[in-house]
Amino acid sequence: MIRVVATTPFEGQKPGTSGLRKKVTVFQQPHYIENFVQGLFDSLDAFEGETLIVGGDGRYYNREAIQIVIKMAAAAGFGRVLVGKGGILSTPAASCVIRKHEAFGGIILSASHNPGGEHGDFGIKYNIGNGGPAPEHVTDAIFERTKTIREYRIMDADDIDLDTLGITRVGDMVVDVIDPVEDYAELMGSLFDFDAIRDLFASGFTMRFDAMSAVTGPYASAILEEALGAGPGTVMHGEPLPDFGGHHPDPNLVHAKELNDLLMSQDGPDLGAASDGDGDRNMIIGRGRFVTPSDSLAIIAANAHLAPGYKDGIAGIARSMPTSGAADRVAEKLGVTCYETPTGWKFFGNLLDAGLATVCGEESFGTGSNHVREKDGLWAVLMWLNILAVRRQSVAEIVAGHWETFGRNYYTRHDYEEVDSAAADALMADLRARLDTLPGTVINGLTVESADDFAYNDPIDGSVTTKQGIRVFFTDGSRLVYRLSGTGTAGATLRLYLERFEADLARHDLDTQDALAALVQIARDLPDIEGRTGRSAPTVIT
Ligand code: VG1
Ligand code: CO
Repeated sequence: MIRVVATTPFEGQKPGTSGLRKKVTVFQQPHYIENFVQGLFDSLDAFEGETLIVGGDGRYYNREAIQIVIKMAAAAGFGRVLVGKGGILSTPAASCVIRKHEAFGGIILSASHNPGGEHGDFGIKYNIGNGGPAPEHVTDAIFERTKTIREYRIMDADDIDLDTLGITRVGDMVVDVIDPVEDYAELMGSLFDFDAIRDLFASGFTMRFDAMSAVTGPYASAILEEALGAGPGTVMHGEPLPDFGGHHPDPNLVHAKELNDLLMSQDGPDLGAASDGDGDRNMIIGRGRFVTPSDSLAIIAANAHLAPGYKDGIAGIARSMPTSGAADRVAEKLGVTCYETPTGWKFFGNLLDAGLATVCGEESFGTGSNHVREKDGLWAVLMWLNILAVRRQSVAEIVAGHWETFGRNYYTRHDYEEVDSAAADALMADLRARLDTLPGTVINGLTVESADDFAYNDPIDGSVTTKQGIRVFFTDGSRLVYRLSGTGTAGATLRLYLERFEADLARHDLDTQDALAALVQIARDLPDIEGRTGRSAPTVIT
């Protein structure tokens, strides 16, 4: 029986860069998630009898949220829900399952790289039938709907058993509990040369994959350890835990320090990799060599043809605006276009659907391709393994060779987390107001060539997205970007993205922070970060 429940709207159910993300305690308020899900269903058309994919990263409140979503999907008239066993589906696996089963869309429960647990963060996001994050016109419609919602509909039914594979029913709707790994592992097998990678491991190549107690554990164990023979012990922190073991499931040098320390030691493994809460991010480290995500995208683009799924080459590259220009240099050499999009994977969808881009990436440890419509952590790791298996060089050699051919884009991101929101907004507004006055000014020895506020015109649907980050270009080719995060749940996070190109081979081995020191100073002084936020240094440097 369908129950119609009276409700009142909450303020601020507005999806950010990647879905609606709030503290668990916010989601636990009565009607909170229900309002959002009803707002979503009210914004969609013609899904009667269709299939919906549901799964999440296993964090605290995942199972409760999934039961609510399933009962509401049944009340809304979906014909079938496919849900990952245990409520588990990594974000890229959800994208894969949506596409493979030609679902109407999918609901992913995750706050990605944000901390989990009772006092951590939770999130919900909707993906459309191409497998990718809902575009802005959909998320805007959901937001508008949640502002006026007065009732929602939910099936009065028992919770379904998420831990047993197979089919049950909620009302008239079929619920199929599926193996969360199977479809995804099959897709990976079709893209990469598993035999070559197996030979690589058999030859003594060693790796460590840090699943950070998050969703990729089961995927990595099945694919790396079992299918590819990397051997037990390859996967660290492989069991998904509701609080990620108290860690921050963000694969970067700060939060995956244990892995990095291992790789920086003389007798460490050949390759280290890590993924985030929901499995869409990746970090790649060779012995003694961290690979920046921007370089990883460029190297993958330059070598993708070595993997069977990309043997005919790539149609184009897409990168988010703050990502370094390293990929642009590869695109130029390959004679393909490199598209520059706002931050967030949703902007890649149209380019991928239209066949304009094959590989995409973001500086925030996100890489992927047209195989799904999300960034994909394990995909990037397998791509690296495939490249290493063919080239039989070390990660450090491949990176050095890449810089020799293309030059090196020194790159770093400095984050100021949990700063006062009003101060952060004022800082950005002030920079915006000064854009026209900047060209020609000399700061700390560098001359500003131009400055703007990034706007994107989608070449496929013509939509325009403005205010996507302030860019300051210098005459020597250096670039600074200022942007406020759209995924945080406390205060504001100011991100500074710094980049300098170095063609001189003799200067390819500088320490990144040293190489960018002058630019860092400019970036702090220009908007007077310390004066405005009281912060003399960033909280995270990657
Ligand atoms: C961050 C990253 C962005 C990424 C987004 C979602 O957004 O900068 O590149 O797409 O997280 O990633 P923001 O607005 O905080 O800068 V995930 O792995 O959290 O879905
Ligand atoms: Co993520």
